[in-house]
Amino acid sequence: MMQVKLLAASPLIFDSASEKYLFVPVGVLNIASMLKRQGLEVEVVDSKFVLNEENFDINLIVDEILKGPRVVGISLMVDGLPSIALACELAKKEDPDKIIVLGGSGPTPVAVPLMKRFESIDVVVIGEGEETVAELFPLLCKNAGVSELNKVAGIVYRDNGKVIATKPRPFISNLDSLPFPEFHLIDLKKYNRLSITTARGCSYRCRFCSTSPFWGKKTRYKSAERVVDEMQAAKNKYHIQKLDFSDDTFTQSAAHVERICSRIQKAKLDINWGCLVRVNDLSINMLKTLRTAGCTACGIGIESGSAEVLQSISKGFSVEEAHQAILDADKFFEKIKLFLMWGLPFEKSSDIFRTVTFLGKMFEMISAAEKITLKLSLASPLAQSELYREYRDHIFLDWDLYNNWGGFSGNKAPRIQMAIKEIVQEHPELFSNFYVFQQPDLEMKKKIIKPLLPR
Ligand code: B12
Ligand code: SF4
Repeated sequence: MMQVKLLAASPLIFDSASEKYLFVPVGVLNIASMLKRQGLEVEVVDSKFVLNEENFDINLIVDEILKGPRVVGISLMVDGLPSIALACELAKKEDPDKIIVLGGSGPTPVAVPLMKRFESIDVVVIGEGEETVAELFPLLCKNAGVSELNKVAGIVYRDNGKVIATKPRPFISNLDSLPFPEFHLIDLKKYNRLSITTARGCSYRCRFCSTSPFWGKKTRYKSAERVVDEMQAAKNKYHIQKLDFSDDTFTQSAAHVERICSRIQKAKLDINWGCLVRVNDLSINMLKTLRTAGCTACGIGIESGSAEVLQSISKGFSVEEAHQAILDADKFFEKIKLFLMWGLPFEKSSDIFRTVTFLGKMFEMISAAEKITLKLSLASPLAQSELYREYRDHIFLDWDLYNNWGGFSGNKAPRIQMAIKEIVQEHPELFSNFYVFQQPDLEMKKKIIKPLLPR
């Protein structure tokens, strides 16, 4: 039987109260299911349990690449990119016969320059991976030549030292055709909840975001039957009591929410769940529907309390609408997470001050302060975002800002080793997310936001 190994190099965020991890690596499990459907034998290694915050050593990843099947697929988001690229180089030196395929939101936007710089990477799968891997991995296992790879749409591969991108692969139009994610391939006991996706794509245009270049501007939806079947299977097979819909914005379509929620109620699922919602999607009717179907928690991207900033990032709602949405959500949910961002190229200290004032007003009016969690992130120049395209020549590297001021690493990510720091510094075009936008009033802004950051 053809064998492959998949490595989920996903982020190390865990719930300090339960000591359990928060995010299951959904993407890699989808890829695993698709490969199993093709008749391949798939092993999944969840790198969270190989690396951990205290013991972050890329040699452990190198060992994992070297152990087992010749064809290794690695799933990664942006923060894992430099360490995995380095691990691939080291592994390939030990065993030049290994075939290394990368996929996920980390390598996709920079696939061509990444492969030019790191010769150990054999293939990058661009974007949505299921249909591509179903064609690609059997070919790789059979050791097919590059003339065969050329026929596979949606990849970047290497032919005699030349890096070649094949034609783009169309998005999958019927998401119900995909197999269910193979959750049993990871140790679910180590997670405190499970994630299910119900849609792909986003029709909004927030300028800092890179979802629509990755998944498409037209949102594609799973049917309500399919979503509830996935929930039912999760309940029956894995005995889970709570889950998240990990779509970027679950509430984009009121009809989709309505269909799923009424199906959940009919199925009497009795599962607590959470989702990400958007300020201008929410109506009292929708909130009622969500709550009645078991939604007890939501995350809302507020981003800023400054009208100018909201306008400059094309967020598409006003400060007043954001305020009202939080108060409405307060009536229905037990937990509300507010996503905020700072560090934008056009943001002044007065804008941050407005965000603080906004939050102060909100806390005065909310039913219970404990309901609210704030997640303040440092704006990340993400390769496929509009803001990056406009400001790519105005970013700089500052490890203190990245690590301690709301960047992702400040939040349980592994310490960045020296060798990794060096390649990040050499290649802003590959690793732009570690950089920061040049911006006005930086020192003053730091003083204002300090109390909002986790201690
Ligand atoms: C949940 C989530 C998280 C979770 C973690 C998720 C996890 N799996 O562990 C948390 C909260 C930790 C998180 C953190 C961050 N996230 Co996030 N996250 C998401 C979200 C909302 C859903 C992820 C998901 O489950 N997707 C569904 C699955 C099916 O998709 P997938 O994992 O991408 O997998 C598909 C393909 O990528 C590919 N694929 C994946 N793995 C592999 C492996 C192989 C071998 C192959 C061939 C293919 C392949 O095929 C899969 C199926 O089609 C996405 C948005 C989205 N809709 O995807 C953003 C998203 C991925 N996140 C994003 C960002 C920016 C971040 C942060 C940098 C934010 C920050 N500044 O703090 C951090 C960085 C984390 C890191 N280490 O790099 C961006 C990525 C942009 C980019 N191109 O880099 C996205 C697209 C959101 C956005 N609006 O821009 N995130
Ligand atoms: S931030 Fe959310 S709503 Fe805005 S474009 Fe990205 S995914 Fe869509």
